[in-house]
Amino acid sequence: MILAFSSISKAIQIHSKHQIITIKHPPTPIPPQSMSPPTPLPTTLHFLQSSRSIRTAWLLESLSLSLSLSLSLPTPSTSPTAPTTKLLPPSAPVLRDGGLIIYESGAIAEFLCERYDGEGRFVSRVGEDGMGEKERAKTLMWVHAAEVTFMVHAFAIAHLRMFSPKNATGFTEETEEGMSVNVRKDFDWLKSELSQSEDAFLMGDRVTAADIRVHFSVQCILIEEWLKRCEQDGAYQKTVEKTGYSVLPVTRMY
Ligand SMILES: N[C@@H](CCC(=O)N[C@@H](CS)C(=O)NCC(=O)O)C(=O)O
Repeated sequence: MILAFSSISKAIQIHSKHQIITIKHPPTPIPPQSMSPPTPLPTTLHFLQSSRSIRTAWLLESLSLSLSLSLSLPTPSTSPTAPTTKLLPPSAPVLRDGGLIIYESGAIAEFLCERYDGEGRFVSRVGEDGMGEKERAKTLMWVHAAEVTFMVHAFAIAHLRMFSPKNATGFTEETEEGMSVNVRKDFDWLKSELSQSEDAFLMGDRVTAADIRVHFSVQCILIEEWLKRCEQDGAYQKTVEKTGYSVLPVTRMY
């Protein structure tokens, strides 16, 4: 069942399965040299509540792709309140674009920008004169650091907290203290990058794929000024309204 966005709050209350975002009228994709011609089949996003799926939904919204929602899975299976329904495919987000099915939020971000971000607003495009190469490389660095640096370090601790026996003492705290070293280093890096310029966002004065990717990783752990700026982004606010997205308190650590 496909539901209009106006019905989404109701949908989230009614259903306890996957949430699927469908682009009702797929825009004309940019014809890339290396890809097969665009297909008119609908594009859908498997959206898991309180998860990395927010990154993909926010990027889709930023790219002005028109969305509607069906079904919902309110929380990840790691949440104590999660329904027993198993995700199939086993993790979210998953994007179906025409005949393609793409896993991994980083790959999805790159795919969407290649296909639909002709102006290179979210990931810079490299001109024939080589202009934009530096910006592109740095944006892609953040796009992937979001998952393979920030999430790897922070989620290990989040899972330790979630799955440690209630009566475990000492071990958990000491282990967590040791594991926090990397998380602190990551945040020192992020803060130093943000403080090196007077720009509001990671790549300058507007939101790019760098912010959209790193935001969720940091949202799980720490709220700071940059997070608040990201959350004032119009496309982010529309995405939250449409998806009913919220982050689980258990994953906020610092
Ligand atoms: N590296 C993957 C991670 C995907 C992943 O682990 N997603 C989690 C939620 S953030 C999930 O779907 N877990 C299944 C579940 O909670 O049922 C990506 O970036 O897409």
